[in-house]
Amino acid sequence: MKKKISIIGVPMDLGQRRRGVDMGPSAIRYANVVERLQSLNYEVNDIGDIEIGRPNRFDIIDEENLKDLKEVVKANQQLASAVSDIVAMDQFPLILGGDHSIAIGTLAGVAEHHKNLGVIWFDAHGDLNTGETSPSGNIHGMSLAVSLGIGHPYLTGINGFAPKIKPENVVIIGARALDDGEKELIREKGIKVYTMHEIDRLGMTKVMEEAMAHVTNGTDGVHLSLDLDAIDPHDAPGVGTPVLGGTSYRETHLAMEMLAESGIITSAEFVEVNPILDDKNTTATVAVALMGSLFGEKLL
Ligand code: Z70
Ligand code: MN
Ligand code: MN
Ligand code: MN
Repeated sequence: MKKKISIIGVPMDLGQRRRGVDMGPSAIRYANVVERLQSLNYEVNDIGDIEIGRPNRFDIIDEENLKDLKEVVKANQQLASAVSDIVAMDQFPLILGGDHSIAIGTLAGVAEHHKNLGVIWFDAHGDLNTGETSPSGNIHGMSLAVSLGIGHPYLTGINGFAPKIKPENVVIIGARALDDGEKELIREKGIKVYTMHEIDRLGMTKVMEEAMAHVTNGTDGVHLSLDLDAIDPHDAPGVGTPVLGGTSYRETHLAMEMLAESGIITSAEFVEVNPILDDKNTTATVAVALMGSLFGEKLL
């Protein structure tokens, strides 16, 4: 892992309808992310937050089932530039969310430098909807599809090229709430998915071994996109869309420790932390603990 980390906060809450996830970056900073990583001997540079526009609620245009499309596009374009600059400086980009729509910008920035990027997507959801298939119109449920080049051209076209990633380089881990259109897309594109069923059957060790082999096959970097709702709501309650039956605190730490041992991760984002829905900043604290493991913290 690179020894210099640059942190960007993205106080984005327009990709879904629960307010409060815009405070995610603050909550994660309050949980001492910078100090935690410094204690592991990284040089940490917190470059602050991307500015998020406030849509005028009197002229919401939502004809295409894409809520707050304009503001989501604008913020993600800015995020993409900031992330790209960090990679160009040979530093590790660590992005703090904010709802999961910000993966669109993160991946757009990283993919400028990694033409065959692998992606590990921890999530209860697939985030593989489009305006046509989405039951909600929430763009945070579309960010993986958009990155694969599927969706509204304003979104897929961010940073001027599409797709950002290829379906064969992606693995989803922790899925347990997939919409019909998402299931269809998974089959059509042959995307590798470890649902909770496979995690229970094989165990996290085997799942991670297979997943890491999958995303390193022919790739030139691996991005980790971790939606805190992948984790069971008993362990991470502060998320907008809690779904029972998720990965445990322990399993998720094991996954991060295995990623640390492998050294394959070249960029990461931790998203959907909502301190308003949380219990004493537990979820941000979990996120920072997971980052500790990802960046090499050991128990002994
Ligand atoms: C649903 C949708 C979603 C995160 C919820 C939910 C998507 N599939 N993503 N929470 N992070 O509305 O598209
Ligand atoms: Mn808000
Ligand atoms: Mn998600
Ligand atoms: Mn999710």
